[in-house]
Amino acid sequence: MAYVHPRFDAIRATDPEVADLVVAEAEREAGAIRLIASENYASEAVMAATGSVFTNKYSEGYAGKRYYEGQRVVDQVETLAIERAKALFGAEHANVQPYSGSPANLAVYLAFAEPGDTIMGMSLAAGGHLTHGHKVSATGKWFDAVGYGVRKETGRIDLDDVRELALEHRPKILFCGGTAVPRTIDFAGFAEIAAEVDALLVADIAHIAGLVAGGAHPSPIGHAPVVMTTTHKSLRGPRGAMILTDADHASAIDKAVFPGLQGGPHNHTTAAIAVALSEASTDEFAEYAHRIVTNARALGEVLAERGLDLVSGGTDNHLLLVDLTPTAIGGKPAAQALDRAGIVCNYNAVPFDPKPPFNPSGLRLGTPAVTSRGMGPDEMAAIGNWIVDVVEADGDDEVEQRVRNEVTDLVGSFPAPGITL
Ligand code: DSN
Repeated sequence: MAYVHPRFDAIRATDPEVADLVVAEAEREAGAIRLIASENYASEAVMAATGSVFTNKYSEGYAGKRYYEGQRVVDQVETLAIERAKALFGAEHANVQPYSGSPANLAVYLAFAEPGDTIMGMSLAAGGHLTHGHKVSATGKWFDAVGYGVRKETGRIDLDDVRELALEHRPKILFCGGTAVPRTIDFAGFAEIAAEVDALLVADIAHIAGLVAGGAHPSPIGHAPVVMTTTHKSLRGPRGAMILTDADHASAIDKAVFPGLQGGPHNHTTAAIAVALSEASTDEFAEYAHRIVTNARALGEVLAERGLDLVSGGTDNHLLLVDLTPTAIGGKPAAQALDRAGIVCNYNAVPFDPKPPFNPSGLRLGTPAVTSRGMGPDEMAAIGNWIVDVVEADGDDEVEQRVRNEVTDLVGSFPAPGITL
């Protein structure tokens, strides 16, 4: 099979070994049902911009204030990305230079906290992110980190609990958002708490940025003065990140990103972010964002009907967290069995997980990528049934092979954007 990509022939001519790996990955991505909640299919235009000549240029600084010459074009592309980000999200300021989500969050800390300060975020075990203060992360080592979780009975964040913890610890920065939160984030509620304890509210919308852009999740703008997002998850851009702020927090963020934390921005990524933001500003993208949620709900309904436990009972957004505690199979073997059957997801801790993080009790499933392929509720029903078949089969080869064959039939009818095989 030939993989057709604007620059693919050049890879083949120069480095057949890498060319073979590109083909293998393209085949893997096109041939599987990809349910990793943080992944997607970038468009061909986004990938072409990522592979463009902007990769050749150094440009430390910001438009009009660079440390190298030859910035006439880079200044335009970065300004274009910034203006598109501001327009799409309604923000007063945007920094599009962070290399990815973790460096972007580090820039937020560098801008607004000192080592030893108290910071507060959702604990990783409950659905947060390493950089929200986990003990193995720099953010947990350099700051006095306090983590909030979810209520055991509901699987949901309880803002009264968050308030109580915030009043007790008085954090300088309060993070909301996470990586395994299946419910709507109440940005207004978090903003009230932040105001009560005089904390800076930071919304990490990496997972839901595409939903926010498309109007399928409330926006944090106007509630959180600082908003961080990656650009490659539901937003469907290249691997990168942005920090959106109000006017008051703009200059501190810009200084923290450069020269505080990073060197030269990845201009090829900036160009691709500009392309992705243009794509995300269309009616078609807004419809896509809503279909992501419809699909996640449809998938959740089948899983629940077939007897699987969903943390919080379902979803409001793009992801589902399946609690396999009551089943015979753990999260990790279940994820491995599903991968063998052509359904790619990740094992994940569930709140109050009795098992360790490397072998936890949950599966995290997300619908951004399958929705990009044009799949809808009927396909979600089929996928949900296959997931339960494989989980219940607990390693049975025949079931996995049967599902693998059915997956192959299904994906053949839904071309993967950006991949031509
Ligand atoms: N690795 C990302 C995710 O899967 O959610 C978070 O950084």
